[in-house]
Amino acid sequence: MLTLYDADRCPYCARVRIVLAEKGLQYETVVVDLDDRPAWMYEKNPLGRVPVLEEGAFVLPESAVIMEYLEERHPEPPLWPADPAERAAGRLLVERFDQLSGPYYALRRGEEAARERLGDQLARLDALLAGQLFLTGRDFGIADAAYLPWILRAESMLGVDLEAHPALAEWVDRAGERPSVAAETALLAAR
Ligand SMILES: N[C@@H](CCC(=O)N[C@@H](CS)C(=O)NCC(=O)O)C(=O)O
Repeated sequence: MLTLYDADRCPYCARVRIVLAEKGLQYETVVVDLDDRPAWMYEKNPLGRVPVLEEGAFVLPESAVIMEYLEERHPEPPLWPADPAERAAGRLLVERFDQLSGPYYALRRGEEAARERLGDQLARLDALLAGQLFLTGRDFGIADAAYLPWILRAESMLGVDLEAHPALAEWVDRAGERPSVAAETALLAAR
């Protein structure tokens, strides 16, 4: 059985929840209180961070690595395109995720100046999505799962309006039709 050390509010955990749901995998959840982290969390991950995935004796932190592990361990349905170049383009987005998370977390810390930098990053994603349905390519996949949690939170928690980015807004709607993403929207709405 798979176990996910999880926190509702954590967007990195949301990445993994989305992939688990897309793969239709059953798992147990251990909710970790991020404001009062249990000491044993450091045994699961020396950095003390969630998410951590556990499968028997195998313990794996880091959301991007967990998503890749789930994809390799449970290849159906595939969440990377078959074409190596398309797959590499998706992986490049995940690799360069800091370009979005940098201004996102700066804005969360109250640095209003970061709003423009975040807008620039949203515009970059918007331009990409004007030419393809999903960040992963033609189909929903890991790059989408990697970015959506922050875009959803930017809208609901940071007052970011996606109106200026129509292709991005359409992507959010398109992805939101999937149960995996709708569950995340519902979690945010319940907060
Ligand atoms: N690089 C990690 C980041 C995970 C992360 O920052 N998780 C946050 C919650 S959203 C956390 O556990 N924070 C506690 C801490 O940093 O001490 C990943 O991708 O899984």
